[in-house]
Amino acid sequence: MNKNLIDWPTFTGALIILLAVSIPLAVFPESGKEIVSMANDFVTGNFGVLYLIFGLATFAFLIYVSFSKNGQIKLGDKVSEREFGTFSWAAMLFAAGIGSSILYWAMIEWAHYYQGPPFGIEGESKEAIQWAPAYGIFHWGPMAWAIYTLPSLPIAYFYYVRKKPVLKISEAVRPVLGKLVDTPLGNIIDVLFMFGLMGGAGTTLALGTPMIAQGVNDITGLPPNLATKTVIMLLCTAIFAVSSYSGLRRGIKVLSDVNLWLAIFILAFIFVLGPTVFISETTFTSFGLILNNFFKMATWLEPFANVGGFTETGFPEAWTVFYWAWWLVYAPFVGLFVARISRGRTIQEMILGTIIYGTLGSVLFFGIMGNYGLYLQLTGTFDVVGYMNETSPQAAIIAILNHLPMAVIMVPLFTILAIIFLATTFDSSSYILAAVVQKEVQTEPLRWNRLFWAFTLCLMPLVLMYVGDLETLQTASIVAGFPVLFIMGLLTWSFMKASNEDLRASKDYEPSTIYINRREIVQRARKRQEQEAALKRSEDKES
Ligand code: NM2
Repeated sequence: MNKNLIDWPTFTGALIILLAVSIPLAVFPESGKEIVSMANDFVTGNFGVLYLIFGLATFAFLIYVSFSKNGQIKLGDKVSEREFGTFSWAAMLFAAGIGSSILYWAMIEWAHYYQGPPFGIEGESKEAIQWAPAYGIFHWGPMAWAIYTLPSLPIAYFYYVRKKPVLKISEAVRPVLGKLVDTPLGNIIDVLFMFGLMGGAGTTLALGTPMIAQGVNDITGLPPNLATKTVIMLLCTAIFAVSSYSGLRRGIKVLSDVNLWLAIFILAFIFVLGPTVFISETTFTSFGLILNNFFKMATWLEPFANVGGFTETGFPEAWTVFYWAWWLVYAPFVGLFVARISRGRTIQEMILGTIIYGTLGSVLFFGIMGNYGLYLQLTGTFDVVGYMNETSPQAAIIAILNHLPMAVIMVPLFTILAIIFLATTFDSSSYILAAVVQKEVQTEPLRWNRLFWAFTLCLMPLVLMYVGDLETLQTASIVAGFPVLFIMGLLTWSFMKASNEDLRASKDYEPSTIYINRREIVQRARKRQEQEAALKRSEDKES
C-alpha cells in the first residue's frame, strides 16, 4: 500500500466536510431537515437567477467557441487519429454523463409537470398536457449538455494540446491561478469539487435506490424499507468492487456494454409494442414547443410571485435551478471523461457532438418512457398521477411498467438496468474521487483508495433517504454545487487564456481583425500605376 501517493490534505478535507454534513443530519433528522430546507431556500431564492444566467451563458459561450478559431483547434498532433468512432464515442459520453436517474425521471417527470405546470398554467389542464412531456426534455436537453461540456474544454486542451495530463480540477485552472494552485487554495478547489460530486451522486443514489427497492418488491415481495434500500446500495457497491478486482477494465466494460444493449432493448420494446404513433408525435411536437419557447423556458423565474395577483408555484427553484445545479456538480467529472475519449477531434466536434448526441439520447428516454406513461394517463387506462400521489413516484414507475406486455420480464429487466446504472455510477465517481486525492496517478488510482470512496459514497444517500423527501435530495446537489459555479468560471477563463495565448503564438496564426490603411492602399495603387506606365513607355520605345 503506497500511502505516500495520497494527497492527504485533500483526502481528509473531503472526508471531514462529508462527515460534517452527514453525521448531524443522521443524528438530528428533524432539525437537520429544517436546516437543509433553509439552505435550499437561501441558495435557490437568492441565487436562482445566477444559475439560469450560468446555464444560458454556458450554452451561448460554447456555440461561440465552436465557431471561433479556438473551435478549430485539434485535440492532438497533426497525425493523431480519432481514438473512437463516432458511434462508440457518442455512446460512451452518454453513458458517462447519465446514470440511473434518467430511468427515474424519464418515467415520471411529466407527471410532476402535469400536476404543477409552470407559467401560471392550471394543473391537469389541456395546456398543462402540452408542457408535461416537453419540460423534461428541456431539462435534459442542449443547455444541460452544454453545462457538461464546459469543463471538458480546458481539460482536453491541457491533455492533448499542452500535453499535461490533468486529473485534478485544480491543475486545470493553473493558467489563471498560477502558483496559487500549489497553496491550500488548490486543495480547497479539489475538495469543493469532490463535495459537489458527492452531493450530485448523493441525489442520484438516493433517487435510484428506492426505485430499485420498489422493483425488487414487485418481483420478490420484499418490503421496500430502509433495510432493503441499504442492502441494495451496498450490493451495488459490491458489484462494482468485484468487477473492479476481476481485472478492472474488463469488468466495468462488460457492465457498460450490457447496460447499453439492455437500455436499447427496453426502449425499443416500449416504442414498438407501446403507442408508437402517440410517442412519435408527442416527442416531435415537444421538440417544436421547446424551440419556440427556448428563451422563455431558459429564463423563467417567476419574479412576480405573490404580487399583483400572481401566485408562487416554486417551479423554477424546484426544477430548472435544481437541474442546472445537478448537471453542474457532475460537470467537471464528466468533463474529465469526455476529454479523455476525444483525442483526434476538434474542439468544435467535441462541443457540438456532446450537445447533439447527448440531447438525442435524453430525447429517446424521455420521449419513449415518459410518453408511454402519459398515454396511459390520458387514455384513462391508468391514473398515474393519482397513484403517484397516493403511493410514491417510484411505486408509480413500477406500476406503469406493469402495464407493458410481458411485464413479468420487463420489470426485472428494468430493475437490473437500474442496478447496473447505479454500479457504474459508483465505479466512475469513485475513480475520479480517488484520482483527485492522489498526487499522481500512474495507470489507475490505488485500489484501496477507490474502494474507500465507493463505500464512502453510500454515506450521504443513506442519510438522505433516512431524513428526506424529494426536496432534501435535490438540496444535496444545489447546496454542494454552489461553489462549483465559481470553479466553472475559473475553468472557462483558464481555457480561453491558454488557447488564445497558444493561438497567437502559433506559426500560421492570422489575426481575425482586418485593418484597412487607406494611405497604404493609395500609395500601392499609385506605385502600380507608375510601374504600368513605365512598362508601357518601354514597350512603345521598342516598337
Ligand atoms: N444528471 C444528468 O444519475 C444520473 O443520471 C447522473 C444526473 C446530472 C441529471 C447524472
